[in-house]
Amino acid sequence: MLDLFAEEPAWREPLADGAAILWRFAIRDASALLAAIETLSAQAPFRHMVTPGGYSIAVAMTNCGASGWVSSRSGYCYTACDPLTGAPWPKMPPLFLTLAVAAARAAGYENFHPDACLINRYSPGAKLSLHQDKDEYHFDAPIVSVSLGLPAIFQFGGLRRADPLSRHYLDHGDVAVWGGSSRLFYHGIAPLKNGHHPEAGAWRYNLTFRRAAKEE
Ligand code: MD3
Ligand code: FE
Repeated sequence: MLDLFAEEPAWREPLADGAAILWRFAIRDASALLAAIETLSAQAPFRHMVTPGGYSIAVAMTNCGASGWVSSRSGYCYTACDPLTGAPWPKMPPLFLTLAVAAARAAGYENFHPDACLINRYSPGAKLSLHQDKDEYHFDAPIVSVSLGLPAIFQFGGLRRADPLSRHYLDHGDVAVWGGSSRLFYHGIAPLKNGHHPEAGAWRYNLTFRRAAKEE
């Protein structure tokens, strides 16, 4: 990886090897991203998926792109079609793709080709328990995360569940990029606080761009 972290601009904060937060990187696109989420979720509705253990996930989810992440009693996987409608997941809007590729590049990752965008929607009280993202075919590709709406506290650990956590505030327009040796680090989102965001209302949205399938 190119050593872009040798001299840090104020908008980029390294968190771990291969991981950085790009403060407000998506701020100019935020309104358009929220509008696109509206359109996408009219085609592929937000839903509360069920874990293999039978628990409903507090975060509502949908996807766009060639692959979409799904959880059910049968396990976690990426699918080409939305199990709710039977139709292919909506195409990834060009704005999403351009932003994800630019953010990856700004964090030192050239040639990021995401085929999946998981869209998470949090209401106050919702949390995402500590987990690893390991359902993707490639772990050498990074993950790009875009936060919109209400702020959240992001918990970032290590390769083992019991590793100590650091906490980082992610606000509207913030982008985070994870790859290299931090790609499989445990992470989660603390319960969302009540609030009202001028553009997103009482919600937090998070887009995660991933390289899920072997090839397109
Ligand atoms: C660190 N989403 O969808 S994004 C997820 O804000 C997920 O909704 C959170 O975790 C959210 O799987 C956190 C930041 C993130 C995403 C993937 C990572 C951090 C990561 C993978 C490895 C290490
Ligand atoms: Fe995750």
